[in-house]
Amino acid sequence: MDPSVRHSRTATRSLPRSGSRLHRRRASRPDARAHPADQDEPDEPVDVSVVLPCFNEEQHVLAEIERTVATMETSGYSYEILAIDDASTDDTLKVLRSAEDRFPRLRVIAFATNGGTGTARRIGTQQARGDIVVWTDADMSYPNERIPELVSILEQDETVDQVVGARTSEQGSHRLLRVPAKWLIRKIAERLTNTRIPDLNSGLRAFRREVSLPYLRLLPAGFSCVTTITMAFLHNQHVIRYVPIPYAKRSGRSKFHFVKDAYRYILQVLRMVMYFNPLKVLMPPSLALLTLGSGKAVYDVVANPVRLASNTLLILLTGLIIASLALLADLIVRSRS
Ligand SMILES: Nc1nc2c(ncn2[C@@H]2O[C@H](COP(=O)(O)OP(=O)(O)OP(=O)(O)O)[C@@H](O)[C@H]2O)c(=O)[nH]1
Ligand SMILES: [Mg+2]
Repeated sequence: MDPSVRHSRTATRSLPRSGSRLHRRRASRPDARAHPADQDEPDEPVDVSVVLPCFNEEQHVLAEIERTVATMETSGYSYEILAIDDASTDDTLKVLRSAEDRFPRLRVIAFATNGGTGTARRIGTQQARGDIVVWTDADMSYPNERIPELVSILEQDETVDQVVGARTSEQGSHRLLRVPAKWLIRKIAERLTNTRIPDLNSGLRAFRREVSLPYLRLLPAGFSCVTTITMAFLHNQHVIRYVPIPYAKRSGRSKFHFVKDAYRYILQVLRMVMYFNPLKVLMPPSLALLTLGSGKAVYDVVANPVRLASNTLLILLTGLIIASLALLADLIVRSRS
């Protein structure tokens, strides 16, 4: 395990884990359910920060905020919503700014240039005041009314660090291509992490902010940020719980580009495993090549005594080079502070 991660995990464990912390915050305000909006001062920590990346969602972002606010108001948790506009080219920012006046729990962060949904989620999580951070989309596709349920699992079970809404159906764009591609990537990720992953890239999830901090710098700018946070938690023994959720067809236009983003997903899965456990990625092809090369060498010697074919040498050398790379990468991972 990454030592920095071990340190963070220890630190987190020594804090009052969310189970007790959220509970105390709620218990100390018996009227919280009645007046959650009056719960705390603007700079005070809150129980939950909902991070909402927004890019060209002018038609429905207000509806998304309204239903999220309605849910959180009745949940009893103190909360904030961080809506991050990423240089939208439509009126999303204008809609968000006017919503800010209506909803005191809404904070709008606006970027001048587009940095991608991963960047928005990373900055939102860094700036969050909540013990629990929730990631969701602003396109009416995820059942945001289930957010309190996800948070309550973290509150009640201190062994769980992340709760993911696992979609029971695929309603996203490019469905025909996306379903098999996602299945394949999920199987690779399951194999590499030795865990069952019902939904690798769900956009709805709640996690302990403190636990996530060491991994935020690993988040890529684009869509594979959701895969990354799953892989980072799994690789470092942070328990993830999955809750089945419905998934609706999004409102507005998807920003997902099949070829570009699917390629990035695969790359990101491999990169994450390389980052935490390079032997798992590099040793199997190396051993396969070395076994093949050895078999071929035996065949060569039997067929033409004292002569090795050049392709046999090539296979053996490639296997050896990959094995050395694997060991070197492993050394780097282990010596990282
Ligand atoms: N801040 C920011 N948000 C983005 C960007 N691209 C997409 N988003 C937001 O990220 C969320 C997910 O984007 P979607 O286009 O819905 O992608 P998806 O959910 O993977 O794809 P669908 O299943 O087709 O909806 C939405 O809330 C978008 O508004 C971006 O460049 N910057
Ligand atoms: Mg979406």
